[in-house]
Amino acid sequence: MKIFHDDAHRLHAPRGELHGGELVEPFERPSRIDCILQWLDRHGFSDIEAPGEFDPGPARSVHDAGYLSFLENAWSDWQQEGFSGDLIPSTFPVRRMPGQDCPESIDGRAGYYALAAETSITAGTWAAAMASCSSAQAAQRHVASVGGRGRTALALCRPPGHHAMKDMFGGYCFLNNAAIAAQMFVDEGAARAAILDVDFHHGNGTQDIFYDRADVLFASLHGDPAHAFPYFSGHAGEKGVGAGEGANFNFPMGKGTRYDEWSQALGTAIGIIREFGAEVLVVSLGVDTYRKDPISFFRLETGDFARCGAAIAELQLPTVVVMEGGYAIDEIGINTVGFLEGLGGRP
Ligand code: Q9C
Ligand code: ZN
Repeated sequence: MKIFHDDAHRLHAPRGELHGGELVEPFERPSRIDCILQWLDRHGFSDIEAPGEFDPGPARSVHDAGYLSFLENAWSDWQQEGFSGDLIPSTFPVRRMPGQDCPESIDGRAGYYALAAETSITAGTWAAAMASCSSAQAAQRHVASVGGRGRTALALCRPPGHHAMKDMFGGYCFLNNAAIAAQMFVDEGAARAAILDVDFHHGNGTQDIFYDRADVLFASLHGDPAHAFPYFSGHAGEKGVGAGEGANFNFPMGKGTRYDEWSQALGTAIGIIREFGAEVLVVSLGVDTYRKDPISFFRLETGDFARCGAAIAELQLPTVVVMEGGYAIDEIGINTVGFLEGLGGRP
């Protein structure tokens, strides 16, 4: 299996994450990738390539232009304002605030373009986000270009992407890598693409981007928003709007969910994707469903990730796997590799 990865992810390393009223060491940290690379190496996955340049075109098709230019310039604007710490959004256009337009100040704009406050922007964030996205783009190009066997690639993305909405960052995400890969398949003529999101958290960004579209089906398995981030989306009743009605599927599950229950939702989602007639598949792979994940509440075991990969392989679709979350650093590697082995992406 071909793997794309760019070391420039290290440029995004916030000093802290706002958590429990403190700035703690971020859960989403560079060593996550080191651990995955170590396990890939141990299991013989050696076909790792650096992606080419970031192609802004497909990003412009799924994200708002003002949002992209905010991300590109946020750090220098923040510095010009005289701030020296990381950029942390703190004021948001919430319910009943009468002024919902984008303000001029960088502090105001940060809140306007944010969906949460745990995600900081630093000097290297934009460069890292572009590099991360370029791995998804390279993986998409690879899968699109090879026919028949071996139509699977992993984009070892960091920072992750599935919480990034058309015009909002948060949940550790800036550019929606999975959505951009799916958009590239559509741009190249796929009439029907599917995105299957198995990260513990609801893929609210991906849902937002394709909510009114019939050409990209989105299915997400995640922690019930009553108890889990992002709290304000991911309910089963969110089914899409307009042309997209009936092309969005959410499977929220409760605390302590194990593979026997989780895999039933997975089976349902896989059936829906088959029925839809998807020609290509993008998997948003988060291994934060693991029982030891520090910020999540499912109870998948290490062996379950291979089962999950094997179930998805039965779709027999050209597949781009995009890395999302997973914060049990010691086991993120074995769990990710387990998924890939299950998917049949033998080295
Ligand atoms: N401070 C992904 O898995 N909530 N994002 C953090 C701990 C945000 C997760 C709670 C979780 C975002 C890609
Ligand atoms: Zn997650």
